[in-house]
Amino acid sequence: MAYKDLRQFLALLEKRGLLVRVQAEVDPSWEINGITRKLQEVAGPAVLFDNVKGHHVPVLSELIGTLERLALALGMDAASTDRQITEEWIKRVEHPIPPRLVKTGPCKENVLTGDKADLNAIFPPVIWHKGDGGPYIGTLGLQVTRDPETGCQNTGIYRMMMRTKNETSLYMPVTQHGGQHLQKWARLYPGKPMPVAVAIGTEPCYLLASGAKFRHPPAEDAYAGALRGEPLELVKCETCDLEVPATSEIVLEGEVYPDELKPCGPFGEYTGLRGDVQNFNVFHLKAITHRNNPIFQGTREGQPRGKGSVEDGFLWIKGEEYIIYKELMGMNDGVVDVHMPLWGSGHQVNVALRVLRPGHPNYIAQRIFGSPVGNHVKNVFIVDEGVDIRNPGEVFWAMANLLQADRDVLIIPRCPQDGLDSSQPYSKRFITSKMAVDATTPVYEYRAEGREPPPPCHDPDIVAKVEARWDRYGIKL
Ligand SMILES: Cc1cc2nc3c(=O)[nH]c(=O)nc-3n(C[C@H](O)[C@H](O)[C@H](O)COP(=O)(O)O)c2cc1C
Ligand SMILES: [Mn+2]
Repeated sequence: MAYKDLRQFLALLEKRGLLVRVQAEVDPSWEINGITRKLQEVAGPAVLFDNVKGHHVPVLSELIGTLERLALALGMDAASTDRQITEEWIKRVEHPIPPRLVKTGPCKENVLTGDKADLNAIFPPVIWHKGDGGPYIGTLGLQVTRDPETGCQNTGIYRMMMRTKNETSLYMPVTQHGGQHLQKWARLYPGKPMPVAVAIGTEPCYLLASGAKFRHPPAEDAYAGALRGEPLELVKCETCDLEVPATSEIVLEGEVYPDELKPCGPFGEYTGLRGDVQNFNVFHLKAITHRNNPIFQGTREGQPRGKGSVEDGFLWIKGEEYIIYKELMGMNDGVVDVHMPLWGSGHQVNVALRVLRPGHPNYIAQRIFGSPVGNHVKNVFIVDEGVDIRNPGEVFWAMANLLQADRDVLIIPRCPQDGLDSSQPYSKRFITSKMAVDATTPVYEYRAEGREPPPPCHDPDIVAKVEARWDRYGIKL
């Protein structure tokens, strides 16, 4: 069963006790920040702030903030494991379901163009982190663009900071599909602005598809159809030919000039660090359409602490894990598991490999760097089959015991990277060195000397024998 809109999914979460409504008045300049951060620290519920000081629009956050809510968004059993969700995702997106274009929909209940289109009227000025350069109205803005060469739409999540009532910054770099559309547009239509639409508050599968990586065509809307098992309904924008989900809470329509850059930031990044001001694209608003009583959905980007959890990782880091998991497992070439830990900020991939030939780990690493996740992934760690790559302690064990740095660390200089990786100062961003660490057993080196490498000595056969006789030892476990 597919959710028809965000509201239907919220009702389900509320029924299960996975959504809290805060009726007390909260100050958007600091209180939403503090409450969402606190909820992240305990992997708490989604939250809807009904009473935002000085504004009539409610704010929704942490919608997909836990594995349980991710499973429910996909209509899966709430107790599904991380790996079950990955496998199910891969199965579903094998068969994209094209969207259906409809004449109108709830997102057209209010149409505001020209001077009437005022961002202040729709967006409570939420400061998501202390020190942010302004209210970020797009943390979960889903930006729709069209490839000027193929005609295929794309949807990605690219941040927007409010600058004036009809202008925002937009971080849509060339490492992303939206940025690549802008680059093509600049070549084909020099000096002209490219249309961009932004959907906010959609049914959950479109949100998930927007955060994830795909090969195109088709567009994210068809992958969202695959995830929900039914075609998504889209409507045409008022001012351009882009198509957005009909049940979106809010839609912004506007345009971006390829050469226009203005300061954006500071901002609390997905890395858990506060990035400084950088020059990014600018979005010029032309129209707002919205549902009656719209909901503003956003998220406090950052890093989890302890057993905590942060929504943005569930949306985009897992969204990269799905595509690389599928590509590597689908090779049938020794890969037995692939994992991108959420704390790895999308910069890290762990692989468990049955090593089948000399050089095999480096071959796998290069497949990752050359894949759709290659613009973000910086460090790859490869360990033997049997090492649990979802357990950092086991990966570190392999590195401590099987690694020779001069033999096993592959460094590839001058590769592309997202501009927000804080491992380098601002002037050096967008280009990076990549590293692959081969912490598998050096089996071929041992064999060259006529010996086998030391095998594991966990003695499972002996343990099984004593387990069968456990009663007689008098040891309570
Ligand atoms: C909350 C959130 C904020 C994000 N902000 C940005 C951003 O500002 N710029 C960016 O390039 N990617 C950002 N991303 C990641 C992209 O949405 C993600 O990489 C997606 O796959 C991009 O779409 P595309 O693959 O169609 O380019 C963000 C993701 C989330 C979940
Ligand atoms: Mn895309």
